[in-house]
Amino acid sequence: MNDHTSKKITKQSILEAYEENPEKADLEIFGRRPHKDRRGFLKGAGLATMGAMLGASIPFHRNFPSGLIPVAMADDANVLAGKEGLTLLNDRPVNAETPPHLLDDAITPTKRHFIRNNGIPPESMDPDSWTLTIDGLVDNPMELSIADLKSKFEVVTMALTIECGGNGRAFFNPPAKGNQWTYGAVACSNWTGVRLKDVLEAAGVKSNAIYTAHVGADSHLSGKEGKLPISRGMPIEKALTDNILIAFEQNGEALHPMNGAPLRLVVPGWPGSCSQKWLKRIYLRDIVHDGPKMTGTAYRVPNRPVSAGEKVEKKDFVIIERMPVKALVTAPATGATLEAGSVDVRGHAWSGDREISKVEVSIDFGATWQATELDKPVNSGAWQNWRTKVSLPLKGYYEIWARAVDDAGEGQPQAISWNPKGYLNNSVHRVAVRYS
Ligand SMILES: Nc1nc2c(c(=O)[nH]1)N[C@H]1C(S)=C(S)[C@@H](COP(=O)(O)O)O[C@H]1N2
Ligand SMILES: [Mo]
Repeated sequence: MNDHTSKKITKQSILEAYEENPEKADLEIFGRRPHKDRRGFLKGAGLATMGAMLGASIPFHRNFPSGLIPVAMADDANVLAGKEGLTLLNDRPVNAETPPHLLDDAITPTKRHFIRNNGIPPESMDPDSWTLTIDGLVDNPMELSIADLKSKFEVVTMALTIECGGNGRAFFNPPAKGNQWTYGAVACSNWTGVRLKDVLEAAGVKSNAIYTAHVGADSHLSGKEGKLPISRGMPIEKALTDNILIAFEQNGEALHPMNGAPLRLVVPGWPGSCSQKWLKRIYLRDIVHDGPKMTGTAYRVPNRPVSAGEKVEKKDFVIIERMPVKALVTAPATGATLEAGSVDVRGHAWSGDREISKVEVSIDFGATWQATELDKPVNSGAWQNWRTKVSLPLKGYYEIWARAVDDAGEGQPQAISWNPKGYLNNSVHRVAVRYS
């Protein structure tokens, strides 16, 4: 990119330059200093080139944030290679969700598994040289290769649900900052790996260990050496349960690079942020872990119900543990026009650390509800599939609503339980259809 005046600027070369060093690319292509001048000043040749590539002028180019590729360009960039039909919410870091009707499979195919990155994925994801360190408050600190994991521990395959704590944030009013996830920051793939519990027990958990701390190989957006984008943990009792995996396969193949290749944690039923990707190290601590995105208000909610827009003091926030009960409608797709009055309705339901006991649907805005056929989870930590048929009595507009109740008797609210950071939205999923 250095001699871009003599070299033809192409879409590809811009994308590559951004991938390599976004700040440098910004400076070279647009002649502005990122961060120092947040307003930016796309101008001259840079502005003309960008406009030509987008096929339109950019009226608000002065506001264009530093270090970002226009979504229209990033869309066909390689960030979503190996994925299909995902909606890109952010390209730096990459965040992409799956429309509900593409989550129809009982087990989510890798190409449909959402992506939630807080930083920049590592450059090397080589499974042969990868190591995992287990240390901190253990009797025998260990460094394990993936081959060691496979040979020293029982290898198991489980369907496990991962949902981002911020799934459903897009519907908050007043809005909450952060990725505007609608419904699709959830997936249930088949994961193959070893139980975290077995590995921790082999290392010997010391009696004063109360919390895990997880470290991945991704880097901070700032590019600062050694600065972690995210490092979360969980209480040791949770870490020693049976359905948490250190996984090296996703749906029978190597992990997708954006889903944490070559090794990740999968902690079903708890916020996705517990499931550290590109996993390099787990250490045990005698305090609640205080890594990036563990403190302040990250992945925390007020310790009491609050009204929409209410200011809440930091000290009144608590760490999110299990994810709440929720049903998702995956068929029909919202906006569908149906030719017949009899319609197959399907979806999934889950509730962190619990089982779903029933799912019901309504076609009359909640006046009446009908039961659905509900499968048992294929294993602990998997979402449950449900299905039914509904009859639309007349031509016209309908909404199909679905609500789940779990084995603790907890159901879903109709309205959002608002909180400042936009977490845990489990309000009833509504799908709009027309019978014509
Ligand atoms: N190393 C690392 N692990 C991570 C993240 C991350 O940014 N870096 N994001 C977390 C969050 S917030 C979620 S919701 C899940 C998403 O997993 P996925 O991208 O495979 O869908 O990964 C978690 N693990
Ligand atoms: Mo997340």
